[in-house]
Amino acid sequence: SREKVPFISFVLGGPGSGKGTQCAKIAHTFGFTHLSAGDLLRTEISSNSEKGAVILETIKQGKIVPSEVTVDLIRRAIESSKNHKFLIDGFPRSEENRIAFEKIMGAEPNFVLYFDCPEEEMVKRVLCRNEGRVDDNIDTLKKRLKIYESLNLPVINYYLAKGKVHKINAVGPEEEIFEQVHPIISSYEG
Ligand code: UP5
Ligand code: MG
Repeated sequence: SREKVPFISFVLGGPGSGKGTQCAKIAHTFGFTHLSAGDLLRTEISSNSEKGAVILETIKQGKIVPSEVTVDLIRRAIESSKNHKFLIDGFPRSEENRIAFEKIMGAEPNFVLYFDCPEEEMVKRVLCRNEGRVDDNIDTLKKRLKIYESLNLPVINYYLAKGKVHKINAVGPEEEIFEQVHPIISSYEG
């Protein structure tokens, strides 16, 4: 039983644009709960469920996991939290994802953060990262970038047209990027 309607920010941007890095800072500074859709899916893979095997294959191919799977994981995380402020990182990745979320949750995000990063910078960051992610290789990354452009950018454009997007220049030191993010989040506080 929830006392408050959740306050939700979608955090969007391409692979390696710095969504996770900045979400950690926002969560720490402003008390949001950080829900990375990718992390929720990777946790499901680790659970060795039948669903996990399908998710693993999808992620290896850089494709988008069926909306009902991802929305269900996000919904459960929101509903089991005592917090009411959420960053949903890396979701929705397609118009289909967006529509499924809005239908199942009966809510739109309060605002959207969009980390705008040139492709060559994203490639450099992802290929330098060394966390053993099955999708951090050049072949999968090329597919992720294609899917980002064809399916995720339309979602960003949808929310741009609604005036909900805060676009951030994602190139530069992490701390300087957070200096752009901080006043945006502050403007929604209190
Ligand atoms: N880094 C961060 N900031 C930096 C800076 N300012 N300067 C230099 N380096 C910086 O950062 C990436 C790397 O860059 C790190 O090494 C970091 O230290 C460094 P990070 O903050 O991790 O970027 P992020 O945008 O979070 O990159 P990530 O790779 O996580 O983004 P993706 O959107 O590709 O990955 P995600 O985990 O969201 O999704 C993975 C896959 O899951 C998808 O491809 C898809 O197959 C599946 N998925 C779905 O199907 N549905 C979903 O809803 C979500 C995911
Ligand atoms: Mg991430």
